[in-house]
Amino acid sequence: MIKTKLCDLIGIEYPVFQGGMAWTATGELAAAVSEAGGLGIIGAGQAPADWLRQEIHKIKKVTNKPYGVNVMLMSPFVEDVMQVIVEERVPVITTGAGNPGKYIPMLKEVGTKIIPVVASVALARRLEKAGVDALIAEGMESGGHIGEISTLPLVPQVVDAVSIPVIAAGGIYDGRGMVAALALGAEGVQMGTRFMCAEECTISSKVKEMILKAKDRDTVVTGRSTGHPVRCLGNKLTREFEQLEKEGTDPEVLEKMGAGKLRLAMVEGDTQNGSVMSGQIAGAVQKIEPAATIIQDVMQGSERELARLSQRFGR
Ligand code: TUI
Repeated sequence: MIKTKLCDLIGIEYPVFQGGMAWTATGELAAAVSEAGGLGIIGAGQAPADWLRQEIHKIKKVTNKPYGVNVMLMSPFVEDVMQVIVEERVPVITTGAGNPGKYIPMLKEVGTKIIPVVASVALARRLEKAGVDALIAEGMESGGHIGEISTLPLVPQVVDAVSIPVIAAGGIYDGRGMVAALALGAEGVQMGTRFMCAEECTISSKVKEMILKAKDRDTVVTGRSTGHPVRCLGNKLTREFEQLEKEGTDPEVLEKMGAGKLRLAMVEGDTQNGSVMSGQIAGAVQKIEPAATIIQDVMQGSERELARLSQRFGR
């Protein structure tokens, strides 16, 4: 089985992270992924600190294996969330939608590994200097809040710019994606969209059905005019949003319109008026299956793919 520096750094069996998706990656999903040998990550999103503590306790009841928390740096509760992470001695945090620089010293003090998501080489360089343990280079194929560069050009440029381990994210779904990521110099992968269709993922079944039905061209990016581009499956909300953006609507009005819409989709199951954040790989996701099966499929598929490449091109 493929082992990388990332496995040793964190103490996991397989170099597979489950993306810490807001309103989606709860303690149930993260526990299942960690127990299966990957890294399960709770998505703190914009939830209050008490909610996070409760989800961490769910994981601790199920498994002693390492797990993580994703901190969405634009959250109004970010300070309290960091406090809970320190108090609960969370083994790993990932961060998104900003620069986590100012929190690095307090996390290092308690031994929490810090793995920010970056969408550019410049931020990757800055964060390596600030002392982070690894980086997730996330291409704009991903769902949710995205940068501007695709995975294929982003990952090798980040790998060449830093000497800490890099995890590839964006558009990865199976063993082929894992082998491609390793070829680009990554030490592992993070997957979000496929784990949304894990049995243990507690989101509305209506969202899961929408992902299963999605085709390759079904995601759209809205919010470029507000400076916060977000990739979602196209629906009534994205069509309204696109129309307002075309009309030059004030970014503040658009930002307000987006508030609460992710929860509306994921928790309430409103797939027309809610924000169904999903990556471009949604078109490939064909079934609902246990998290452990997803991880085994990625790892066995990687072995198969390596053997095939070696047979075809090896000397
Ligand atoms: O964070 C994500 N994806 C997300 S967060 C989210 S919840 C949300 N709620 C309200 C508004 C927007 C989102 C849904 N999906 N991915 C990681 C990620 N981080 N992608 C891009 C970035 C990023 C972007 C700019 C990281 C840093 C950055 O600039 C920081 C700086 O200071 O240069």
